[in-house]
Amino acid sequence: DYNIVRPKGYTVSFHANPEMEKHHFGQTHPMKPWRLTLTKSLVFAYGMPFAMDNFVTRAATYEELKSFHAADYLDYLATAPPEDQPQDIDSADREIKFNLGGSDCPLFHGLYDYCSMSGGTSLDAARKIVNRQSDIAIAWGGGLHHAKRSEASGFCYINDIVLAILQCLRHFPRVLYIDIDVHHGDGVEEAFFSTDRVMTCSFHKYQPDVFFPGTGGLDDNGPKSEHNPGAHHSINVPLNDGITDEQYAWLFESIIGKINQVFRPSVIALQCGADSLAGDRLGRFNLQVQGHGACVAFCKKFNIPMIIFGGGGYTPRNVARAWAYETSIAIGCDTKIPDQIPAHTPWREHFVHDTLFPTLEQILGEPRANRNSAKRLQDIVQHVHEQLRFVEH
Ligand code: ZL4
Ligand code: CA
Ligand code: ZN
Repeated sequence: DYNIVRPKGYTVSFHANPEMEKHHFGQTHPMKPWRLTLTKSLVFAYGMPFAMDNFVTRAATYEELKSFHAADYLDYLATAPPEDQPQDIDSADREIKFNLGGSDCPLFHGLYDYCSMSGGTSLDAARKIVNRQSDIAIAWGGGLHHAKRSEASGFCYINDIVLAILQCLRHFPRVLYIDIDVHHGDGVEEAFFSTDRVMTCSFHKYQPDVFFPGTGGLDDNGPKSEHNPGAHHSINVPLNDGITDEQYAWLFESIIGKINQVFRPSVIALQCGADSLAGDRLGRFNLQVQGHGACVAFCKKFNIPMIIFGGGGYTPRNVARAWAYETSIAIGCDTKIPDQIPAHTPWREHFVHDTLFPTLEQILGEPRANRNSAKRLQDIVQHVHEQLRFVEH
């Protein structure tokens, strides 16, 4: 028997702006904002809004965006004319300013609105956390971890995560940033390189010169200098193709459990990029919806205020499955959620298998070869534990 009820003793808030979902990066670009519509369709079909406070978010203001981004970058972002023809080649003769207008970060119609809405969604979520009006705030439209102060990168233009963390730092001493997107969370890491009030920890596929962005090696732990309090506060977990749910859960719990002990965060900011799932168009891992969600469940058990962001995710049906399941974990109805996708779900035909938890065989046919040895994973955990000896709070 499945009945959605509001969780007792805590509040979950859900932040989204339907206008954001109507934007297009271009016909064949992997980033499809429409995946947010598909996610909400599942969240609604399962009745989850009854158990949350639901907000239609506003766009972030120019002043808010300026708390991290440079004015000349924002001005160009707001005024650069959209390109009608999507750029298929990054031609050498075309001038590219701030990395805007290439094939990864195209200039599309309504770009500034799209960016400020994503930023506004994460800022609204952060505001609910600092006002103690919610315990878990969900912003699936955020999570754009590659954007720099004056540069677009990897489908990301505005770093909504940095904006949200800065908001939290005005009210809380320490923020732990965790990133389970298949790509390295370089923009967030770099933004907080020189402070010991934010610890960042990214799990990602690591293969320089082959896999984007090429940073995030095991030894990249923040600039080491006597005068940098941020040294040892960047943790990176570089992985190879094909990691499984079991391996990932072991790594995640060994590392995040230890970080929680030594760093004692006052807030957790969790980026849940769904491109780490098996069958993702850009991904390389063998994670299932259950394994991805287990990370959210593990963080929830700490009972620390938490913001949950979206991020990557390029096979929309799998993104929607993971983020709907993770919404159910936040509410606490995950153990009762039916595997069968409700008959009345809009766009139900997109879920090729009518289940929330398709098997690896259903998703992939043949699972991807696993290139992560047990020995290598143990070495990673040992290295991270040694790094954490330098950290005390
Ligand atoms: C595409 O089909 O590795 C962009 C990008 C556009 C449409 C048609 C153009 C075809 C894959 C990717 C040419 C595309 C050439 N279209 C793209 C070094 C690269 C230079 C650009 O999940 N080419 C750059 C970025 C990564 C690179 C990943 C992940 C974001 C996040 C958070 C960002 N960039 C090589 C690629 C396509 C495209 C098909 C593409 N781009 C795949 N990987 C990249 O972490 C949201
Ligand atoms: Ca990551
Ligand atoms: Zn990604």
